[in-house]
Amino acid sequence: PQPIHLADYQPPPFLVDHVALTFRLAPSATRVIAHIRFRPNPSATPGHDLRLDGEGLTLISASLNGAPITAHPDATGLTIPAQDLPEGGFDWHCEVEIAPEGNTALEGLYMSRGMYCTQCEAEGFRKITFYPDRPDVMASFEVRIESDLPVLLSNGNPAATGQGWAEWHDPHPKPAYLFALVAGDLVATSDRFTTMEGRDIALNIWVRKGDEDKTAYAMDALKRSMLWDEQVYGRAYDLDVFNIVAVDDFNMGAMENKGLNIFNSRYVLASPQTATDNDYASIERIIAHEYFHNWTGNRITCRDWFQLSLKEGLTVFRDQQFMGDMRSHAVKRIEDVLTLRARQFREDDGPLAHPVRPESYVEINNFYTATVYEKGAELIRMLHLLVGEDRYRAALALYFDRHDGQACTIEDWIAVFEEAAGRDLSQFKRWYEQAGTPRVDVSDAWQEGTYTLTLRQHTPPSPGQPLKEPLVIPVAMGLLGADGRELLPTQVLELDSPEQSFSFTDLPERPVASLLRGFSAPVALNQRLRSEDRALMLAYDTDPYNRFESGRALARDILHAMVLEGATPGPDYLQALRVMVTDDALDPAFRALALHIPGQDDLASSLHAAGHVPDPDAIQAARTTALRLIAEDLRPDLLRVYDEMQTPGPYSPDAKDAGRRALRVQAVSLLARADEGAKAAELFARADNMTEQLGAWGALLGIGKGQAEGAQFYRQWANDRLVVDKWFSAQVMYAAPATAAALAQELTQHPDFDWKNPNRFRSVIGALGANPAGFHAKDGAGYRLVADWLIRLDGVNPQAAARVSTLFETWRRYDTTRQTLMRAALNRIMAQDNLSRDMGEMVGRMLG
Ligand code: BAL
Ligand code: ZN
Repeated sequence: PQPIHLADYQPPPFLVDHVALTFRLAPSATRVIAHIRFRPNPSATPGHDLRLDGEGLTLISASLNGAPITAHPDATGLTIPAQDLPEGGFDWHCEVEIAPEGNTALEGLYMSRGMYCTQCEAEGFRKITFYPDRPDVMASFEVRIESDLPVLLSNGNPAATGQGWAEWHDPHPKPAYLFALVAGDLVATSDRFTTMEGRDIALNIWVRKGDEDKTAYAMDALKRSMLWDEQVYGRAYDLDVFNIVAVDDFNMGAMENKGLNIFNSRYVLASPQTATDNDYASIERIIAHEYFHNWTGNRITCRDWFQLSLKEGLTVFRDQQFMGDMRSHAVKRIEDVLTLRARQFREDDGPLAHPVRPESYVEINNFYTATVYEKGAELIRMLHLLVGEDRYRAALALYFDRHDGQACTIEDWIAVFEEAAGRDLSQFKRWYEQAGTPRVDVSDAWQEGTYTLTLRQHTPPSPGQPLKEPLVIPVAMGLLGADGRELLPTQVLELDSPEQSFSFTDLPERPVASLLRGFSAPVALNQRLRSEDRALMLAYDTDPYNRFESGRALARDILHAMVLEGATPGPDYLQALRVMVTDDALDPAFRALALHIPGQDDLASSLHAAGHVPDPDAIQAARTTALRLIAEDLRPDLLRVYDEMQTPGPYSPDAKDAGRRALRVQAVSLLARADEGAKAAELFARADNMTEQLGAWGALLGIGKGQAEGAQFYRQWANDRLVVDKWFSAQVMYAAPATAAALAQELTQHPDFDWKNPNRFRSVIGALGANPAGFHAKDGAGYRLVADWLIRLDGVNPQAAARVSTLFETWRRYDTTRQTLMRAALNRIMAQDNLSRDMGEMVGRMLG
């Protein structure tokens, strides 16, 4: 397949004013009848053929302005030659047949356990009918659904309904990727919301019968999201109904279809007994994210798929702001940075690195990545920091005002900031164009009251981009005195050259520089600090992120020394941890995070960055030793925390109680390493919520125990698909490295292993990625197992399979034996007949 290039963009030759669709639903023979009003695009050159995208459609009939025509579809669509087209605008009528029941790719119209649903982003609509399936073609839609199923939903407002049919009208012009249809035997939890404009909205969350007691939190999150977007961004909802549907078989987390959001059920359904606090937080975030897309994505969409971050980066930034407001800004920022570094830095440092705005792709589904989403959000965070809150608001107001109803580009986005802030952002725009995580090296000097910081930036080569230009890097920083006093409060340095020095005068003593406060730019900071300085920042920095990061850096240094030299953690580090854990003035959620030592993949990455070949077994062994020594040293403190962090009263998923449980579970999982799991077993037996039950079981699995508890867990939850996913994944994540692949293999034989369900597939095969020493077992069993299953899944669901293939993206970090084994696994995948475009592109890029 040929790559598609940003530089080749051409405006659509024809625009669509209106689409009317009729669906006669039947599992193996659904009829889709389309009436589409086309007109020539005044901004395109005249005389084009009409090219319509279409895949897997059986054409029944077609006509132009009522005159039947004979069309000859090819594998990707059909063409009507220019000379056959009526002058000016024309009506296209077309009937096709499709088979939702056989659609295992979960793209287009498909069936999930008896219900019909759709997923059209990015290019699924072409599997429903022939259409110019590109985001810069926006139209109003009328939809009629004919089916005996009781609930029939589509985008927009309900128009009319009768026995066996329903009609929906969506007045807001939208691209086809936002089209949605659902039909099923569903029940709704309903509520109402009145907008600041006085519009009374009906809110419904549709689920299968039996799940209706698990929708309250999602509804609450939806109402809070609606209010927040009015209060913070001045954006009100614009239809009379807002429907959310939970679906069990879903490739993504959720989808922002206009007025009809479709969710992976794991991001809707929650009860205290079945969902962890992290699940609740994910539900809150994703409900908000999809709702926020109504303005940033739907009202203002993308001109083409290269601009994906225009809607995704911005909407992630908005959901991060929302979550900070709902919970804790400090804790949320730390969690977001940990995710960014774990997923996006990993991507940016390997063969799959690509710019936030890619320049080419073979399969756009492969670009719903941490770079487009999370790094995209970091770019907006930097813009916010560089221009300040007032100008950020002015830029956004201009963006909504100027571009409502349009399909836009990153250039449009940058332009509103340039106008609102009155500054040239052409250098900043490189952030959208250059892949790779920039390195910032720090050196400093002290002379007679003047402290000078020298910062050097360098972005390493990435695929297709050997040379990089300097970026604008906002470095938020402050200076600390030896006693922890702040000598200089936070200010923002702008590093925009390869090397720059900044001097600070009239200082009473040589300070410690607290750099990159709040993680003000997505860069790898290389600042050589003495352990004492890190300990000082850990104890006194006014910036919570840097406080956390100092502890993390200390832990990383110690773990490196353990891996490389067989060292043991010194008393200073243990004392610093003790101070953190016992400081009752600190937010428990923050203390829980501070107690997490860097994970295996994090250490592999940092060792690799320091010029070493990471050894997954040595890393795993060092972590196990470190955790045991910490647990033994801190045992009385951990016991106290465990008792104190009980949450009396009924379960509440709010941030305060969730933080206490996080600290309690973290304490119990450390204690397990010093008390042979006594406290964990006790907590498992008593837990009345999933956070503690799963946390306690995980603590036992982490020390090679928990077999009886696992059996009990399964018996208790065998009928709850989302909890059974947890049952599968916990076993794989915590399995001993030597047996992890064999255990995963055994679990694939379990009667509940429904490999065509993406959540279930990820809970076993994907979970190996969370057990790096297991995945990288030196006999290659992990690699073989994953490759076998990727090959199998690729045949039925290429998009889901291609996502999981990123388990291999770090293969070049490792020793020759492992590299050879991983390359063999990738080559074996590559050699398959009928490999999907998705998988072919991913494996091709990984092999380089
Ligand atoms: N647009 C795909 C799902 C999401 O980012 O919301
Ligand atoms: Zn999104």
